[in-house]
Formats: sequence, structure tokens, C-alpha cells
Amino acid sequence: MAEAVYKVVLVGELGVGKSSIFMRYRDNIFHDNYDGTKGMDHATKVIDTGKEKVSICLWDTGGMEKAGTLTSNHYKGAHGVLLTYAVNEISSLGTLPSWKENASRYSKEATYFLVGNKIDVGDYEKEVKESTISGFCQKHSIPFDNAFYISAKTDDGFKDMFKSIAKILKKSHIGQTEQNKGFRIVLDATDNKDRSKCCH
Ligand SMILES: Nc1nc2c(ncn2[C@@H]2O[C@H](COP(=O)(O)OP(=O)(O)O)[C@@H](O)[C@H]2O)c(=O)[nH]1
Ligand SMILES: [Mg+2]
Repeated sequence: MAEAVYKVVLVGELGVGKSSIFMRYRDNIFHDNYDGTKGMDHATKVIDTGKEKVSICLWDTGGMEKAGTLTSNHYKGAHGVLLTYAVNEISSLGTLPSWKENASRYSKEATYFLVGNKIDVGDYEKEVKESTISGFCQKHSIPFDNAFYISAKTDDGFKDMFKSIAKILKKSHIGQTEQNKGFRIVLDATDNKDRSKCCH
């Protein structure tokens, strides 16, 4: 049985925690020194929003952003883009407009989310204030409800974020998956539930 899947891609500076978010999503684990530079990787999970079940295929960059070799394949057909920064590094927020612009070249219909990772760091280390985020959202036309604060390390805010993302994507891309418009991604039912070959 084929099922519609939303493609969601991680973007942002090296070191903000994209691969850690990916690992937390795929395996619910955190490795302090995970080597996330082995090429692009993606994993599909079914998110239960309480009202419905929504499949999301999350794509990590696999470190390709380091060499500036992130290809169109990463963005192509994305329904959601996770603009990721680290709350203890304000410069990582500053680069997000250019990541957004890159993404918008390849995925015209994408919904953008703002993800502040590493909220487990001490208050004195936090460089990004909520007021900065509300200003950022306004300036870059991102609904404030699409901004999240999480920790891939401790899992704080993580599951709630994916539930919200699932709800928002389902609402805003309903025509694309259910009527086979845009990019429809098909789960291979013969594959492992959590690691299906998807999004090609
Ligand atoms: N304190 C803290 N460290 C994190 C968190 N997520 C990732 N890191 C650390 O940040 C560094 C970069 O993480 P990584 O996932 O490789 O970032 P990427 O380059 O964006 O893929 C690693 O040392 C991670 O252990 C988090 O939520 N909290
Ligand atoms: Mg990485």
C-alpha cells in the first residue's frame, strides 16, 4: 500500500545540530560526537498528532553543507524546510536568510519552520532572545507558530515540534499529497517502517 509522505529537509550552519536532530528523529538517541558527514541520509516516521497520522520523511545534509556541495536533490520537492540555528550561537541565525533563499529556488511550495536547537545550554550561554525570533519571523514571513525551541540532546520540545509540523504540513499541503499534485512521495511497504526508501 502506498502512502503519501511529506518531505522535510534540515538546513543551517555546520554545527547547529542538524545531524543530531536527524538521529533523535530516526533512532531517538543522541551521540555527543556523531559523525554526520557520511553523505545525505533520510528517514521516514509516522507522526501521530492525536487526530491523525502523518508520515514525514526527514532529510539530513550529511555534512554536505561544509563543502558547499548541498545539491538540488536535497531541496527538491520539499514540503517543509527546517531553518535550524543553535540558541547559543547568534551567528547561526544570521545565515538562515541565505539558506531560505537557496531552498526557495528548488521548492517553491515549501513551508518554512524556524528551529532553535540546544536549549539545554545554560541561560548565560543563550545568545538568541525570543524578541529576536519574533522580529526574524516577521521580517522573513514565517508565522510565529512555526518557530520552535528544542534540544536534540535532551529531547526537550522535540516530539511536540514534530506533531506541530505534521499538523501544519497536512493543513497547508493537503492538495499536493491527496490529489497527487506536486511531489508525491511513496513509501515502499516492503521496507522497514521507520527507514523506508523514500523521497526519490
Ligand atoms: N548541548 C547540545 N549540543 C548539541 C545539541 N545538538 C547537537 N549538539 C552538539 O553540537 C555539535 C554539532 O552537532 P551536529 O549534529 O553534528 O551538527 P550539524 O553540523 O548541524 O549536523 C555536536 O558536538 C553535538 O553533540 C543539543 O541539543 N544540545
Ligand atoms: Mg551534520
